[in-house]
Amino acid sequence: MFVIAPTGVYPVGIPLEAAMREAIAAELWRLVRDYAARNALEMIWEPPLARCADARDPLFARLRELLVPNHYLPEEYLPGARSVISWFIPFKKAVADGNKEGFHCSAVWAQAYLNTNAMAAELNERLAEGIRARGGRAAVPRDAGMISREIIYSRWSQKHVAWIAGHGSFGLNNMLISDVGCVGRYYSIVTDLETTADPRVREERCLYKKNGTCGLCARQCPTGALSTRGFDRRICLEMCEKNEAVYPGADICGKCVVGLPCSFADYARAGRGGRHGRD
Ligand code: B12
Ligand code: SF4
Ligand code: SF4
Repeated sequence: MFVIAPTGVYPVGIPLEAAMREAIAAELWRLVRDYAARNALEMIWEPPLARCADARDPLFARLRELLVPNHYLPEEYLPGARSVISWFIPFKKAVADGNKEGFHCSAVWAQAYLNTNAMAAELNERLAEGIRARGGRAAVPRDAGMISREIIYSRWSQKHVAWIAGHGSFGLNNMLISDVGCVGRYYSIVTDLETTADPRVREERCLYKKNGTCGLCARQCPTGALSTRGFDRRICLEMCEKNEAVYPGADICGKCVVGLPCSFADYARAGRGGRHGRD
């Protein structure tokens, strides 16, 4: 049985943990469509995916060694945290395809970035209300932007959180390749509700990492910031700032994300990273 609460659609009478992932994804999709309609926005999004991590997973502490020493722990956002819900919102293929040509990113790509970030803030608030309505506590990670122009990292790396939550594997382009590809954005929310953690994706989804082929993302990079030899985040940031000069607020680029074999794909199919590819 399902009830429609003011803040969401959640199954009643069965454990939250079993149904949470699907219910949250469905609720996010409803909220996305509602947001687009209320703000007269074109529907540039595909249905979101939601995954859960155990907030006490030791990998969160490992991010302090792998990324930045002051990377947040879920517990710091919410004392008593038990779960981290990580969600991915894919863009429609046309949004990505429109960003293939040219040195600068497309106007639609820039607008998609701005609109998605604005929408995500509201969606996370709605999710938090839904969690509170179920008797739980929730915190939306603050301070998740780039630390500074000098320290081009975040203290809450959404793609690493998404990796821990079992969304996908990393590509040569540094993107986390989800079950439906890498074109889209990740967000998250911390809660003290108990959930069943999703298994991590073990399968290598990037062809370069898998067998040394492809490398298209690097060839498409207009600056050389991304190559098979590595990634220069400063050169990439400078390119993103060139775009921001054209599209205020949008320090992005994304030529290494679009028109690729990993941009849009069905990795969830059994044998290609579905259940067989998870640990
Ligand atoms: C700072 C930042 C930037 C900086 C630095 C980029 C970077 N790669 O870190 C700049 C401004 C340059 C930038 C550019 C872009 N960004 Co940016 N950025 C961020 C931000 C705020 C923090 C990222 C961070 O801390 N990274 C940590 C570093 C260490 O990651 P990394 O350099 O990529 O290296 C890691 C991976 O390669 C990974 N890895 C590789 N293999 C493996 C294997 C294993 C097992 C593990 C554990 C890890 C791993 O580990 C490396 C280090 O540990 C996040 C939002 C957030 N709060 O998380 C968005 C974010 C990473 N950006 C995003 C995007 C889409 C972009 C752009 C495409 C711009 C655009 N929208 O057009 C480009 C892509 C550049 C690139 N090829 O990497 C998305 C990625 C979505 C996805 N599908 O993964 C994010 C997550 C934003 C979001 N909310 O969705 N970004
Ligand atoms: S374009 Fe090819 S090399 Fe680059 S991340 Fe995707 S699969 Fe890997
Ligand atoms: S975002 Fe642009 S500059 Fe940065 S690595 Fe990708 S293609 Fe290169």
